[in-house]
Amino acid sequence: VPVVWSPDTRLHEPRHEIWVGAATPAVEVPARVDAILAALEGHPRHEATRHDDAVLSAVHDEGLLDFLATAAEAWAAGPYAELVGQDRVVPYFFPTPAMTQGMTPTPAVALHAQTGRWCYDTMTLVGPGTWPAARSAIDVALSAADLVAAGERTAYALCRPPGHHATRAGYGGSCYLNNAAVAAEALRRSGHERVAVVDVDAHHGNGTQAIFWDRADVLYGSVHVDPGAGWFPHLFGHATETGTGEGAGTTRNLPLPEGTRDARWVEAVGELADWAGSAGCSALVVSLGVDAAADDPESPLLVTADGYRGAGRALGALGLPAVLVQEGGYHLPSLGGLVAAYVEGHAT
Ligand code: SP5
Ligand code: ZN
Repeated sequence: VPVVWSPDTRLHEPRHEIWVGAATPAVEVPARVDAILAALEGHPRHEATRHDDAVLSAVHDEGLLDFLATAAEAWAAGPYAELVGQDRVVPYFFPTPAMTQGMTPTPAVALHAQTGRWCYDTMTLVGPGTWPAARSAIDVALSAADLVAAGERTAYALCRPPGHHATRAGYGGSCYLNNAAVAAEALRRSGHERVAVVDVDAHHGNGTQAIFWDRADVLYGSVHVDPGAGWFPHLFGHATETGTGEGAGTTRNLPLPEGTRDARWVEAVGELADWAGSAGCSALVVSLGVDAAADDPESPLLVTADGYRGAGRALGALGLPAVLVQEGGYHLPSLGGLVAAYVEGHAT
C-alpha cells in the first residue's frame, strides 16, 4: 500500500490545548508522523506533490482559508504574544446565536475578536506552522486520491493535522482543513458517481458530516463514542442524524457506549461497510483515526490492534478503490502499530 506523506506536516507544533480554561499539553504532535512512518516502513513511500486550490475551495469557505493562511502572521504582528507569553492564535470571542439573537452582526475588526467567527472551540490554536502543515496535508490527501484514480486499489494518506472536525467554514477539534472531505471530492471529480466516507476515528466527524449533509453523491457513515454520553463533538453524532434534502438517508451514525471493546466495535464497522456497499458506491474514503484504542488518552472505546485489523478487513472486503486518510490517534508508543494493523487488514 503506497504511503503518501509530506515533511511539511511536521510544521504544525501545538504546545497546548486550552481545555476548560486550563492549558493542557498538546497531544496532536509532530512525533505522530514519525511514529506512523516507522510502523509503515515496509510500504512504498511517496512524497506528496503540490496541488492547486480547486478541490480545496470546493470544500471550504474562502474566508476560512484566508483566515488560516494569514492569522499567525497577523497575530505575531499584534500585541498578543507579549500579553499571553506565547505566539499562538487563541480564540477568545464567539459570536454565537446567544449574542446575535437573529441580528446580522458586522464582522469584527480586532483580530482577537475574529477568531470565533471561524473557530468553534478553545483547543485548536493556530501557530506559525499551522497553515503550511494543514495545506500540505491537503496535498497528501489529493496525491493519494491521484494514485487511486490512476488505478491503485488502496493508498494511505498520512495527513496531519487531522481534518474530520473541520466544517466548510469552521475549524476545531484539532482540525483545520478537512482532508477526508477533500479526498472524497477529488474521487468524485475523477469520475466516481458515488463515494462513501467511513469514519472509524473514536470521535464523530461532525465536519465531514456537515460538508456532505445535503448531498446524495457522498455518503458519510461513522462509528464513535456516543456524544450523548458527554463526548466531543458534543452536538453531533447521534443516530437520529441521517441527512437532509437530496442527502436524506446518506448519513449514518452508530454511536457506541464507553467500554465497547473489539467485538461490538468491529461489528459496527461491518454494518457501515454493508451500508456503503449496498448504496452503490464505487469508491471509499476511510477516516482512519486510531484513537478508539484501549491506551489512547482521548477515548474510552478500548479497541485493540486486532480490532483495527478486523475493521480493515471489513472495509477492505468491499473491494472498492480506497483512500485511507489519517485522523486522530494520540498514544505515541502504539499508534503506528494500530495504523499498520488497519492497513494490513484492509489490503488482505
Ligand atoms: C481528530 C480528533 O481526534 N480530534 C479529537 C478532539 C477531541 N478532543 C477532546 C478533548 C477533550 C479534553 N481532552 C483533555 C486532555 C487534553 N490533553
Ligand atoms: Zn478522534
